[in-house]
Amino acid sequence: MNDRDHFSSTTISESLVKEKFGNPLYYYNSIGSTNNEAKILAANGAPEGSLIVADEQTAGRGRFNRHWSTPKGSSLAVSFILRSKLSSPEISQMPMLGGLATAYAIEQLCNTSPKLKWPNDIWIKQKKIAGILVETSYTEDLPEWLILGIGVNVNSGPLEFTNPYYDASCLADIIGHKVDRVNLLQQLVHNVGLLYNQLDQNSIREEWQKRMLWKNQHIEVIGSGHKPIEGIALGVEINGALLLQLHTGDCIKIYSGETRLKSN
Ligand code: BT5
Repeated sequence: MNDRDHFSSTTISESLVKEKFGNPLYYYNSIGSTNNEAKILAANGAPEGSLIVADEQTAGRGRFNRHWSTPKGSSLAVSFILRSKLSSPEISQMPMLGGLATAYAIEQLCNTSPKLKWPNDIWIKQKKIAGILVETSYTEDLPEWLILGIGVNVNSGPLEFTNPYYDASCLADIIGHKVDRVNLLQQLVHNVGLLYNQLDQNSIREEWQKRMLWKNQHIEVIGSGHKPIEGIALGVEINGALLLQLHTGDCIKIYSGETRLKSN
């Protein structure tokens, strides 16, 4: 790729003409958070498949309102608005769907093999490259809409990154050359469309698990309100729950938290 970055509303919408998602496209040179914008648009009736894309986020969010850095001109920050009637098990597969769609796009364009870190990270060479943020709105216990937010470090890593537990990087630093963000986004949107049709099958879980970071290794899970739990990461359930084998031999399911590798 030459140095000219041609990421714009026009190039993106042209690349998505044949895709299931991405119409309408809401493109912003700079925005607080694409997920926040998606929520406003969804609450105002934006249709299934609407896609919000920003060249820069000034208040990007991770889970639990943690900061997500999206420097201008170098990353993907996108949010899909989904409205189909999804069952609870299908909704709980969405973080896996987002992670897998991102991993496939990276495999297809960057000739490298990302790992999926439970529950919502994409890692390459022990560094975080991308993250998924799924948010759902319910009316009378029924899901009204769902936002699938995906952030990918493409040609630069995060600014002012401090995390005591892991490092971050970007695709360009790993593969040694810049990546065309329009192509990567188009592939990502394509993959989300394909996987969305597979939510009622076991394939998302199986493909996610094949790429699972620290599978069969000794990890600890840190969650809100409980002490870290140690065990062997066996895999995931179809609803995205982590299967952890305790030292007693019992196997438990964990629905939220952070995972860290335990040095043996
Ligand atoms: C995530 O949260 O990893 C989900 C990130 C989702 C971001 C997308 S961008 C489009 C959409 N709009 C939004 O506002 N958000 C979504 P979590 O697992 O909570 O990880 C957050 C942690 O990742 C932070 O505490 C930082 O340590 C670290 N971090 C921040 N920016 C990063 C980056 N660009 N790359 C890697 N790690 C980062």
